Amino acid sequence: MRAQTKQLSDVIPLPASVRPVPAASFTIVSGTAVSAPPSATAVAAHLAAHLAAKWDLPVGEGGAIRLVEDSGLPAEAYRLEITSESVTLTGGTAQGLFWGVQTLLQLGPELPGGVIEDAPRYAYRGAMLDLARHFFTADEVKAHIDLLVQFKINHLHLHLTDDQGWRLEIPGWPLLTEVSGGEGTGVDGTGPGFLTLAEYADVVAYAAERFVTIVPEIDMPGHVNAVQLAYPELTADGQPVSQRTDAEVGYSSLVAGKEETYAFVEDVIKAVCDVTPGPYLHIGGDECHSTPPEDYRTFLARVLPLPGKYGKRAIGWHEIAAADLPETAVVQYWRIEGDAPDVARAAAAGRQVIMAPADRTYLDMKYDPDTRLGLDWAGHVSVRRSYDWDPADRLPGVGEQALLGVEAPLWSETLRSVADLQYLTFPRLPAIAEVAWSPRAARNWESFRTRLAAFGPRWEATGVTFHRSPEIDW
Ligand code: TNX
Repeated sequence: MRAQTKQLSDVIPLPASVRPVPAASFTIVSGTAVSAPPSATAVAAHLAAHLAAKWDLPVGEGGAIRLVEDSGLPAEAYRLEITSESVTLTGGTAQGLFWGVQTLLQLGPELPGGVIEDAPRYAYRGAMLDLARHFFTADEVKAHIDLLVQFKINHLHLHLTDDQGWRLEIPGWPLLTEVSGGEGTGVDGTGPGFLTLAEYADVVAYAAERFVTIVPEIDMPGHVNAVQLAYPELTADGQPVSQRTDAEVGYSSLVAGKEETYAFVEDVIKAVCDVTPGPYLHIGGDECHSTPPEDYRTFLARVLPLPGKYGKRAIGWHEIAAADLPETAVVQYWRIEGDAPDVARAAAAGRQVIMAPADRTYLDMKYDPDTRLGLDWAGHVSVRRSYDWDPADRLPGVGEQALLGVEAPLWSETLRSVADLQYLTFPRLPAIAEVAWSPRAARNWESFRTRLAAFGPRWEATGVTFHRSPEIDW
C-alpha cells in the first residue's frame, strides 16, 4: 500500500506546471456550489453529476467552485487555483474547463492547495477502436468515451470497415450492413452489428458534448472483403467472394481500373462526411498487399482529394505517403521499427503526422507472454514500453514540428466483450495519454507508476476491468 496523502501532482496526464501550497486545502461537501458562465454550464453540470453519488453540488451563482472562461488562454488550456476558501478553474474555452474538471475529479473531494497551469503538448490525442473485427454497440462506445476523457483524450478513431464486417449504414448501399453487418460477421463470426446513421449521430453528439472528435475510418483499397461480399460487382471479375471471419490481412482490394469503384467510394465518402461534424475522414490505405503499387497510387490519386471535396482532411495509414498527398492530408505512422523515408518526405513537405507505432501504442498487443488476449506481432507492450518513449524521437525526419499528435489503436480480433476491451486499454491508455499531453521534460516512469497505482482502487470501485501489471505497486 502506498502513502495515502494526496499531492497536487497526483494527476494523469501530469500537468504542465504544478505549484503546491501545502498548508491550504479545500474539501468538497454537499452544498458546495459551482458557478459557471453560460457557455460552460454543461461543464459545471458534468462536474456536479460526477460527484452526485456522494455530494449534492448546486450549480448556480456565486459558488465556492468557480468556472471562468479567459479567451487569453489557448482553447484546451486551464488554470486551477485551490485555496482554503475557494476553487477557481479558468479555461481558454469550455473545452479547457472540461479538462480542468477531469483534473479536479482526479484530485477530489479533498483538494490539495496550490495552482495547476496546464495545456496539452499535442492537439490530437487519440484512441482507436476497431468495430469491424468485433462490433461494439453505440452504448458501449459511449461508455468507453467516458473512460477516455478522464485522461484528456480528445479524438476517437472508429475503424468501421474491414474484411470481416461493415459497421456503418450507408444510404443507397443497404447490403453493406444487411449482409456484412449481419449474422456471422466479425472474427470467428462473433458479429452481428452495425451503427445506423441515427446511432452514429448519437455517438458523435455524445462525444462532442465531452469535447471528443469522432474520426471515422472507411478502410480502402484493401481490407474490403465485406464490401465485395455485399456487392460482387466491385471485384475484379464480378464474381462473388466468400465471407471471411479469419484474421488474415492483405488479400482483398478494390479495383483501381474500374469506374464502379470510384462511384462507390465517392458515395460512401460523401455519406460519411455528411454525418461527421469533425474535420477528419480516415481512408485507411494500409496493408494493400494484393493491390499492385501502380494501382495503389492510381486509386489514391482519385480518392485522396475526395474528403477535401466534402470539407474534410484525409487521414491515412502511413502507406499513403507513397502517393501524392493533398496539403491537408495527415499520415498515421504505425510500423514497429526502422525509418520511413516516405513519411519523412511527407513531413518535409509540410504534411502532419500522427504517431501510433505498434510496439509502443498498440493496445491489442499482449502485455507479456501470459496475456490471454491480444496479438504479439509487434512484440509485447508492457505499461513501461507504452510510456517510456517519445513521439518526436521515433522517426528520422519527423520531429516535433511535424506531429499532429499520438494515437493508441485497439484492433479487436481477440476481443469478445467490453471487459476484454477494458483489459487491454487499462492501464496502457493512461500511459499514452500522458505521452500525448504532458511536457516531455516533466515525464518520468517512476512518477507515472506511482500515480497510476491510485487508479486501481478507482477502477475496482467503478467496475472497470484492467490489467494488474506487475510493473505497478497496486
Ligand atoms: C495491422 S496496423 C493492421 C490491422 C490489424 C492489426 C492487428 C494496421 C494499419 N493494420 O489490420 O488488425 O495489425 O494488430
